[in-house]
Amino acid sequence: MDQFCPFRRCEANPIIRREDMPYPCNTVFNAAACRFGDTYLLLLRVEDLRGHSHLTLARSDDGYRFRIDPKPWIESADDPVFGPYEEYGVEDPRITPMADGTYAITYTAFSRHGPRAAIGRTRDFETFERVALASEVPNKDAVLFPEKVAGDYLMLDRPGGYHGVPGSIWLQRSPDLVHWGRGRVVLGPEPGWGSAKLGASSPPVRTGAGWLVLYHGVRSTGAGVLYRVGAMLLDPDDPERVLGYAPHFIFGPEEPYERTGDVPNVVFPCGMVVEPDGTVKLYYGAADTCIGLAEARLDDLVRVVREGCLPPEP
Ligand code: BMA
Repeated sequence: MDQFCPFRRCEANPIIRREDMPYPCNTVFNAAACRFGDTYLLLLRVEDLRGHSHLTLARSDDGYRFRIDPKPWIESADDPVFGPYEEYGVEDPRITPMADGTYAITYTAFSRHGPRAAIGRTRDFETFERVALASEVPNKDAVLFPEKVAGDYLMLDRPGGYHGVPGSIWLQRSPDLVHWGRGRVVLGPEPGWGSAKLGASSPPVRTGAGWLVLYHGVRSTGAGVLYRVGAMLLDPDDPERVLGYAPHFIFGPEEPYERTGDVPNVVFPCGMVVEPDGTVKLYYGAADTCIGLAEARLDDLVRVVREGCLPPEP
């Protein structure tokens, strides 16, 4: 940890690799995370040997050592509504524990038409019900807020990022999780570490200082892309208003397993668990190949947004 990076990597990283999977696959990365009763759950993005992704559950008692289910839980739909938009797979899930006791799962539906935000839900992590295709194409990185604000469900998404359109984070509103609109830009790319695209990482967390949102920023370089993580705070009552964001990235690829893999130089968090003692466990895809875990204090994440950095270590 230093003044600009509040995270410490788990010594056992990468905590899940292809070799840990109970069935053959190409890679396992970008996992959603939540607590379900006494269990930590990860919903793993698993890329099969065709290059298409599905989602498989992994379970843990301590948040560090996971048992991976023997078979996928969510695969491409074959119904006429969702099927055509999930032809090439389901990717990059996020889990939001909702105020009504359900767990909403947002994911990227991928097909010949492009990527599209989709929403499903579960109560028990056994039955999964698809709710809506929540955006047009192209769109990625959809995350739901855990509670309604001013009577609406809220979702952050990323409708741009292609064909010269800025890759900004937007806020969408819905009365029912199905019909989405009234979109407004929340934060767009700026010159620097996130100059190409931004996208929300994990569902917003309510803190005393506002909604804390971690997001990834992409920089294109002559040698390829760099994916790093930033943090911002949104107004608790009007979350399209950014209260502040850390001027620098707060977590980036450094370790060999983050620097080398199918897509080098990528850390891509999709899940975060906040413990009762204020510790944050951040689960992230590393180089689109394996899964890492890094921990921080929630207070420190808020502090880097509000003050730009942490006090020097004594
Ligand atoms: C993004 C998504 C992520 C991936 C990242 C780096 O566009 O597709 O799934 O981790 O690119 O390749």
